[in-house]
Amino acid sequence: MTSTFRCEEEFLQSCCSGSGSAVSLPSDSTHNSERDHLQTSYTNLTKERDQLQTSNNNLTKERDSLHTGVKKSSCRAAAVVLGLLCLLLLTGLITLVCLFSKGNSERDQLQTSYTNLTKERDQLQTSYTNLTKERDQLQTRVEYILNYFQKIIQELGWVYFYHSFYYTSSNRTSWQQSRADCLQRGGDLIVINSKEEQDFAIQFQRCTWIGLTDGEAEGIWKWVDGTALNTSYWLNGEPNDLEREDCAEIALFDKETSWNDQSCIVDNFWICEKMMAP
Ligand SMILES: [Ca+2]
Ligand SMILES: [Ca+2]
Ligand SMILES: [Ca+2]
Repeated sequence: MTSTFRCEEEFLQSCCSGSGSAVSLPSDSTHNSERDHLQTSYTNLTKERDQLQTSNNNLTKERDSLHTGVKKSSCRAAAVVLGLLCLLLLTGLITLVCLFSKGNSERDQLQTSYTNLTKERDQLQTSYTNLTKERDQLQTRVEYILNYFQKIIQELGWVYFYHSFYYTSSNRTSWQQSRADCLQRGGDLIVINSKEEQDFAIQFQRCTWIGLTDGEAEGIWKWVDGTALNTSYWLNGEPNDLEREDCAEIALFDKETSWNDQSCIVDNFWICEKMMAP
């Protein structure tokens, strides 16, 4: 405003001191009107500035508020995430503890079972060892008793072979008398059931009666225990029933086929058999 007034005064001075011609000056009312107008504009600008300043302050506050809110939200979100992570960590830790405890429990059970099995195995091993000792002792005792009785029966004229005892006579007599002697001794004339028994019988190298006869029915040979003849060891051409031969004897000793049918009244040695068990 001051510069404006200065320009107006300079303008007035230049006009008066110049050509001296007459110039028309603005009136005071016009000048006041412009000044009022300027004053009003200035006031309005001031108000607008103040409003802008207020708005700026408000925006600044809102920004700060929002910034604070954002910070709070970020902190809250971070706290939530951190809480979730802690929860997951705690859950995992609890799971690990449970698994570890369960593993320890199963391990302890297995250890207990293993210990019990080891004890049972040791007990069984001890029992087995004791039973083995008892078995060996019994075996030794049985062998001793068998040897003892074998000596006794040998003194009585008996020998043991494959579950039977055998007696061979030292004199000769008929088939019937031979059988009567065997029965009186608790046995009977030998019944040859196997090749081994046949081989055993011929080793005595004597003509001996055996417990085989066809006296009940000619040609139908039976053993004295009532069983039929299945496997036989007849000499070639025997039995021939020459002169009513109804009793069997061992006639040869150097070959497996050694039997002959003979008259029962002929005197022969004989072999008795007594089985250990029927
Ligand atoms: Ca026999
Ligand atoms: Ca005959
Ligand atoms: Ca004959």
